Amino acid sequence: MLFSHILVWAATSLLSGFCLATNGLQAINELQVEAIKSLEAQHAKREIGCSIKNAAVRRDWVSLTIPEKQDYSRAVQCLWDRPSEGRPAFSAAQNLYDDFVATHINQSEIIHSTGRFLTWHRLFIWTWESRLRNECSYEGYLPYWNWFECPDDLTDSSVFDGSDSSMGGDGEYFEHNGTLVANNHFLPSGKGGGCVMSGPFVNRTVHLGPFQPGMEGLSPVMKSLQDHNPRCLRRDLSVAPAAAFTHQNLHNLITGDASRTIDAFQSELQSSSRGTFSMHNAAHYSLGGDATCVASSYNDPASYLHHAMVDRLYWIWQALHPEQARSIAGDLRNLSNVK
Ligand SMILES: [Cu+2]
Repeated sequence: MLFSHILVWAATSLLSGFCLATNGLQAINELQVEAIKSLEAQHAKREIGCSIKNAAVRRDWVSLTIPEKQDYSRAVQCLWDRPSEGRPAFSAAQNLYDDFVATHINQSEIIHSTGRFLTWHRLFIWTWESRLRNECSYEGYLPYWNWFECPDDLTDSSVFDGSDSSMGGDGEYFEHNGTLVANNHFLPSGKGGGCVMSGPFVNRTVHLGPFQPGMEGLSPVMKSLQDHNPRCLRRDLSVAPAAAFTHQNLHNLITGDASRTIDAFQSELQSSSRGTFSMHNAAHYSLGGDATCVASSYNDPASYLHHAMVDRLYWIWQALHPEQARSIAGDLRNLSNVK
């Protein structure tokens, strides 16, 4: 088996912090209950090896205690303080955190809009989680950012409230005209756009990219993994893409038309097949700033919590569609980028 442990996701209360319950939050909690029931039935006769009974548990960020949140950030800082292992190929990478960013950049063309999307990102965040645990004494598992919490104001969420037990708050106000995003959607500017002003990573420097930034004014633009571009992390938290986080979209993805095949599921989750934001893209562009460059989006540490949520949806879909759980669909190259 590819992974040393299997994972299960813990649902959360319908009330999180100051945010009101949403239909989407209730819907994903209900779908998760069904997913666990399905896995219990599938694993009922499994006596040894990985099963739902001994699975590791990934939890919603809002359900962690403050010391647990701070310990996660401490472990991320630990990777940031480790030397890079990526040279000479990734010569602009300055530390182990950068190596993860560089790995995602290096393979960006073959892991987005291809059959690798779901499984590659699963392996990527599992590798991240494993290094936090194995080398930085982190005892938890990778938490997820539940997109269905606080969709109307991300700064109300404990993921982005700017405290030292968050992933940091919004960027400083930077006047710009917004962000050009996937499928030529134009996102109006939020209240940020500049350097992230608060939280545990406020003094950290990012070094790689951006290559194709969506946000206006995010420059200079780099060309390679050898280009060193030290700067602050920038964000422009936006609620405009949150229109994607409805219970109708979720049901379409997990139990409706888009759930029928891995191809349809992956397309609906990843890209914007119906002229609106997909959930994956919506959350990326909710972060704004550095995260609007897909290739170097992992400069923003919230991207790991975001992709843990992507993987959670994949896991729920797999559990509820066991006959297709191991199938993949798509090309090996992103054909839209082949000239
Ligand atoms: Cu990616």
